[in-house]
Amino acid sequence: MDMKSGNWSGTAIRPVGLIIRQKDPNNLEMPFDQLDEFITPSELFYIRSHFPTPEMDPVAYRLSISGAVRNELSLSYADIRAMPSRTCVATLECAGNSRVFMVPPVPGAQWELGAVGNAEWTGVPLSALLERAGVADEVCELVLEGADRGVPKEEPKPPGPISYARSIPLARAMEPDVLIAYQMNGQDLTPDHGYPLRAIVPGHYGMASVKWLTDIVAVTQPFQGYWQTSDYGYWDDSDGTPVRRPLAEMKLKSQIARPRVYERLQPNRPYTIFGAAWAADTDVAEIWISLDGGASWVQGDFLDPVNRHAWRRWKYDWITPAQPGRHTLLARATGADRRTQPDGHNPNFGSYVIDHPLPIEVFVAAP
Ligand SMILES: Nc1nc2c(c(=O)[nH]1)N[C@H]1C(S)=C(S)[C@@H](COP(=O)(O)O)O[C@H]1N2
Ligand SMILES: [Mo]
Repeated sequence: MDMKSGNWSGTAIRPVGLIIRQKDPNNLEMPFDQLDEFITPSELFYIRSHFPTPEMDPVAYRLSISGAVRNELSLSYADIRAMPSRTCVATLECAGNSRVFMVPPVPGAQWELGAVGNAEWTGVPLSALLERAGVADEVCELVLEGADRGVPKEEPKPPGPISYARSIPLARAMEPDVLIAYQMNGQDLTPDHGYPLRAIVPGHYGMASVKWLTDIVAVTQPFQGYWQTSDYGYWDDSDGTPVRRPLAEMKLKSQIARPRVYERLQPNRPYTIFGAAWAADTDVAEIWISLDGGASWVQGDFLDPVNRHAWRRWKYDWITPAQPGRHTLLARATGADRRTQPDGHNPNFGSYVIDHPLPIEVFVAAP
């Protein structure tokens, strides 16, 4: 690998592979130190599934649009593929990404840095389907439901099996880049990534991008399903009394891909620190790196321009310390709205939204 540009070079087959966090259902993360191109190769894109991947027959498959609509629709996979398509690049991050950095530890899949990826998605804008269905004036949200079912893990939970379902506000659903997607990086979705159809909700944590999508229901009251309240919820205390609300927009975040945790570095040598930063409500505007555990910060450079829903890779050309021993590196992004990542984890988010600068400890070898 050419560390200067952060690119894999030459003709060798690039090593790809995922780390198992859970075998069945599939929960696999990208080894984030393999970050390279702007687009995450599909084989390196994390997989987060609550239940086993359902068997989907593309011929029998129907996408139903029902609820408070003027014309209920039942569309085949071929119907969707025949409609005008749109392609957009979007970063998906699992709301539990980086959970392994929490002290003390919290329950849930112990993601390190790799439950995030940036892919090119192709499909039909959800808004085009909603226009055909004719959404009633009173509709506030769209519930997106997948074909997978099972008994969830976290309490409080319903006694029997349920399907995976999440809602998004109507205004979000009408955004042109919210897709009913059938392709990822120019190829049909793989079974683990939601074949034949999935939602892509750019800007929201990954949980909103419902895979194996079978039902879209227009509702006139906020949806209170399990994945909206028990799981993927947080305590909003902005009005004094904490109330439970569904997680939604991804927070501004940056991660160091290289060096990796506990990497051994040669003293007094050029080393390009490399990573990525993303946001939802704002654009990533600046990247700051600390080489001394947060005592001081230097500015890094972006490798990618601003692209609304996509991450920006960044780098910082460092000369490793002459002094051997342990060093803690941190990255902290600033948004176009001038906000930066918080100093620590906000406990209102429980085991989710780990958006503070994550310490990457490295060792400088003796000369
Ligand atoms: N039907 C269904 N959709 C789902 C999930 C699921 O378990 N079932 N997991 C969600 C979560 S938590 C995330 S982070 C993303 C992950 O998408 P990926 O597996 O394609 O990376 O899918 C979301 N969509
Ligand atoms: Mo997730």
